[in-house]
Amino acid sequence: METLSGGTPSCPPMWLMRQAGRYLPEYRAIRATAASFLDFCYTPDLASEATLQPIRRFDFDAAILFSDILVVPDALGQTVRFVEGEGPRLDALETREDFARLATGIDLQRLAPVFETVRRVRAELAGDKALIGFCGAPFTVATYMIAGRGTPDQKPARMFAYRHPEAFQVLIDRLVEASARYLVEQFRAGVDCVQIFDSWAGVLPRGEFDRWCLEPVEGLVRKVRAEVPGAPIIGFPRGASTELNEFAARTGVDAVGIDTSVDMAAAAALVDRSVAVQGNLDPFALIAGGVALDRAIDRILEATAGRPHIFNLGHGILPETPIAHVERLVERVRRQA
Ligand code: 1CP
Repeated sequence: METLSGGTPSCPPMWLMRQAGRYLPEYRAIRATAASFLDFCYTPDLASEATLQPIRRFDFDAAILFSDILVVPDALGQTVRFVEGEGPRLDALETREDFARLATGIDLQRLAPVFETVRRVRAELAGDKALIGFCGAPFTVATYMIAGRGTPDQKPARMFAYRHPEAFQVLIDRLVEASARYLVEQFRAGVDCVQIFDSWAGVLPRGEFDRWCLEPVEGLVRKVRAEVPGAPIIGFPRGASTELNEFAARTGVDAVGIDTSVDMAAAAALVDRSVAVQGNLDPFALIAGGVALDRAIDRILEATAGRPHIFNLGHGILPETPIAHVERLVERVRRQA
């Protein structure tokens, strides 16, 4: 939390995107007890345990709420399910009737188990550990709502935005409002900060990036802070490359997540020093381990020395990551203190 307000502790705080998940045997064990992935997310006993597992094992400085960005479409009345080994499947929004069926406001009651998870985790987590809440950015969530699944290039949503910009704007505005209410409720339940995942921002050409990434995230941050003054927020506009500093300046986030496509030294120079940078170890380097991993870690630490930095990956940890490599990472980052 100190780093998010511009501090530079001797050793950077660290957590890993997707730190709870399939690379952990203890996660696989409890995941097998739930009928579906959404059931898992909506069972506070299981979700709070999954949130805490990586902290117990690796002593990371922050826990991230175990949930998914697609609980927001679920709470807007769209059918969401997760197919084992394939990923999310939603009833794609294609016709006017599909859009008309969507609720205008988010059903926070449906998400009550998520807020209960936050309360339980906050009660169990040590006071010096941060609890991070999250949501998907409006554009990223919209890509799944329109395509009905993950796609390599987000073509369905991008084509929809070109062909029907007014209808797409209505959907984005609805997601800004819904996500703001969802994040505010997470703060009220006890999260210390939140991360906004714009995982697909990088596919947007400049003009589209302004309209569908910068504007909605700016609106979301403003709405959250209208209810939770000074709410600490991390933005992760994956693929935003040269637009990183503008993203930070325009949206007012306290930290900006850096993906693996940007060299951390360039990012550290580009992003205003009042904004923390987060990232950006290559998840493949963490799988590789050894000297390749050590070099990649040191390069990031050198690039960020003396400026606010949260150590993290450049994208989510992959299921085949050896646990011993995560232990080596923690040890090496902490050794620098
Ligand atoms: O148990 C399982 O095997 C299901 C796999 C899984 C997990 C562990 C999914 C399905 N979601 C999650 C948890 C999750 N998702 C977290 C938990 C907290 C943590 O970080 O430990 C978070 C923060 C997310 C966020 C998320 N979900 C994003 C944004 C981050 C990113 O990776 O870019 C996205 C795009 C999703 C959608 C989603 N959910 C699940 C999958 C497999 C996907 C990607 C689908 C695709 O694009 O193909």
